[in-house]
Amino acid sequence: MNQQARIFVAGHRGMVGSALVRQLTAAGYPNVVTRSHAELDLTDQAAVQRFFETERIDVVLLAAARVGGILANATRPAEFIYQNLVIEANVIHAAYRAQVERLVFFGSSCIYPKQCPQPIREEYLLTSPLEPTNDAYAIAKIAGVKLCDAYNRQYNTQYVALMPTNLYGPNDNYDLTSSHVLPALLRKAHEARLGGAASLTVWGSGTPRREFLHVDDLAAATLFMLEHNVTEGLFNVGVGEDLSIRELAECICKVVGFEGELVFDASKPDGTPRKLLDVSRLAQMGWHATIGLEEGIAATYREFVELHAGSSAAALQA
Ligand code: GFB
Repeated sequence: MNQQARIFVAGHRGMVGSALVRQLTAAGYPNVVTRSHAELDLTDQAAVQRFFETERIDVVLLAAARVGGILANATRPAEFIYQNLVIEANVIHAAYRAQVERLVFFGSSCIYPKQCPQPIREEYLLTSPLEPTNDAYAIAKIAGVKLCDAYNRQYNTQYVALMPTNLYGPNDNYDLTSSHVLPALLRKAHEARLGGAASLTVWGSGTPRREFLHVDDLAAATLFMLEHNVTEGLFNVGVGEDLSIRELAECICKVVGFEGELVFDASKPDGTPRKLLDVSRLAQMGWHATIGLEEGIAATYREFVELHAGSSAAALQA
């Protein structure tokens, strides 16, 4: 990729977008273009078209999305399907109209069927029904994959779709009603430790298995794809290993130093039983994740304490 390329990171204040900006800046790309939501509402088609007509963008990294954990997905499906469909359609179409040749669209491993053979290969997409707790979000993300594919076929664009597994890292959402499991358990363990609680509540049975990728690894994979001139297709991005939610909770408690008991709340949904990605497509090209889970959780916890816990950080050091 041309070092002077004007690279629009859509969603730069989110976890993925901010990791992309850090990665591009560290790699010496000087022309990273960003817009806050107040400056550019990506659900406003006319505003998105005006932006692309005036900004001469070369590369788009489409990380703007409505995202959330299992409960947010299950209870607010209309917001998840509507906002994601509109953002994707507006950005991809306006990028094509402005002759943007390269675009990376970010989806999620929940696009694959609920009962998928494991590990999940890219070609298992649309082979059987989706997980109901996140089917609205998944359909929107599948539409994004198909938009890229259709524009490539009809207009010779070079739009690529990356499907990361469950992500974590800096700038994650720690709101317990809308977050994903890893930040939720990190916060719960932190508060349980500081409050001297005897137990910590984990949603569901603890038996579902998940794979976790540090968002800096996703940003590294994205730059790898851009620099290796990958021009089309769907690519899983993960670490190639998973663990149960119980094991994740135990690992988080160890990092945080909470020694109480785990209590499982069966009234909350388990969701997909397992979604381990087959990452051999990227591995064959030479890319592997490098941040181990315990190491990544420890770094994320330090950031959480510094940014979110305020005065309790001092208590933790004591
Ligand atoms: O991360 P998570 O919310 O989403 O939940 P998904 C993963 C598993 O962790 C589920 C359990 O089995 C949850 O029941 N869990 C245990 C918890 N304790 C907690 C907790 O305190 N908070 C949360 N949030 N979960 C999402 C999709 O699925 O994954 C999205 O809904 C997206 O569409 C995202 O694809 C990556 O992994 O089940």
